[in-house]
Amino acid sequence: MAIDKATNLETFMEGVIERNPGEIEFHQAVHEVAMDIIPYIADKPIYKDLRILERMTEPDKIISFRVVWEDDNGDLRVNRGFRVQQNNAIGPYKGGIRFHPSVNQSILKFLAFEQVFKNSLTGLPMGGGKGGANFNPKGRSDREIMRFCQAFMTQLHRYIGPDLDVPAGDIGVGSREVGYLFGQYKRLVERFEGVITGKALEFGGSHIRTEATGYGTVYMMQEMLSHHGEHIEGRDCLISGAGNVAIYCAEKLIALGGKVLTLSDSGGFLLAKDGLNQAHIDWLKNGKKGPTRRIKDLAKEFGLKYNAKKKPWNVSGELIFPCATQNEIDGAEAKTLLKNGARAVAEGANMPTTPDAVKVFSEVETLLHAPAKAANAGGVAVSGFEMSQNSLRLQWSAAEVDQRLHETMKRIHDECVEHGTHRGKHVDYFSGANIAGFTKVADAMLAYGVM
Ligand code: NDP
Ligand code: 2IT
Repeated sequence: MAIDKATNLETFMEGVIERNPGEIEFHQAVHEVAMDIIPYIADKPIYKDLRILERMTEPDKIISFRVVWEDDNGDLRVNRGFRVQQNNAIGPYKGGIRFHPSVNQSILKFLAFEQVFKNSLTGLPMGGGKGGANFNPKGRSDREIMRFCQAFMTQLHRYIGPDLDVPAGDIGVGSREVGYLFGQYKRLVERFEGVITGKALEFGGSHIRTEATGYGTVYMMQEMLSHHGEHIEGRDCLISGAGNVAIYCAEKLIALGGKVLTLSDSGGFLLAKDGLNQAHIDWLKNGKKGPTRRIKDLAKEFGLKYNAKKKPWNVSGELIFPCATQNEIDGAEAKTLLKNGARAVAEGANMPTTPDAVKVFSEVETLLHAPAKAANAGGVAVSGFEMSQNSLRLQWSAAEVDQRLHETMKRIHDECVEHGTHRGKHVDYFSGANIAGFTKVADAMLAYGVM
């Protein structure tokens, strides 16, 4: 079907659904943006008549490829790899790579679409993309991970480059995988160039990239609270996830005097009634160098409570940080969180709240809710700084990068306030982030004419 000039949300979404059948996560991400942008452009014919939003929902290009690799038993394994190059209006495609058995085209399209707005919010010249594979790294040996990464990059390397598309990590892809991916790229193209971020410090990585998403999410929370005359110190915090984002979110909260009561993973959640401390975080972090450490074992080691097969959303807490995966807080869980005293939510994970949960939160004006595209933008912002350092052939100090990260999160917060303040003092961080992210990309697309 040709793309119609949609004038209202319902008609617009009918078109999106028809053109992208069955891609429910993608529909959800587009709906979340369209809800704010369609009313915003209603009196701006330049965006409406030139169908900017429709154009933004069509990825520039999707690459899909077979990844064949050999496991430790000598058996051949076949996976599917993808790269979604969503939009490069304001810079090269930029966004992570996810290795998880759930990966499919819908999930990567939702992530790539979100990334366009997020990257725009950072104020850096980065377009949006996302990639990954339906590969399950759990239980795989180091050599198996290496062979998978090499096979994946052997396919992907033709489509990426420092001025074309710059991947990074995401779920299941951390510094070890980035090392293997970068090594294979370098071997294939015979050039050392800034083609991927999240590299180790020894070969072109940036200080603070590992910490950036988690720290940035906490900086966003700090800004939201201070805008309302409050702070983090002494407050009960709930975190889901126990990976890169969750660990550094917890670390920064502890440093700022927050009481971190929970972490979680796909097996259950950990409850620390007196709050986690740096020794707990260090134990988890050390695991990243060897076989990944599990929160179940952390609980055993330090005498904490582990609740199998449960999520942390029944625990009472004021500051909420979903840092695991998409759609991990549903409407009923959002209601429970509110009943138990939630004051603010900062999304470390991408699209962690279902549409029902977003609605439940949005109906309570006292609840501060920073969407992922604003709250977790610190990760890709420091990736942008890594690209700058690679181009300059320099490495900035940790203090300098952390300061730039903090300033970036403050600027993103302030833009959300500027574009999202309605009815006096209430700040709708969702519409603020969507509108601020949209305009820069839209104006660049207008400048290029019809394409
Ligand atoms: P990691 O792989 O380091 O950790 C993921 C964590 O989330 C693990 O504890 C994992 O548990 C848990 N998890 C993953 N999937 C599920 C699931 N379906 N159900 C329950 N728990 C789950 O990933 P990251 O920390 O890097 O990413 C977490 C989130 O943050 C994702 O949404 C990602 O897109 C987002 N993000 C990441 C950025 C980054 O820089 N890394 C930047 C911006 C956003 P288990 O080990 O049991 O699977
Ligand atoms: O979702 C995200 O923003 C990321 N996974 C980080 C992307 C990046 O390029 O650093």
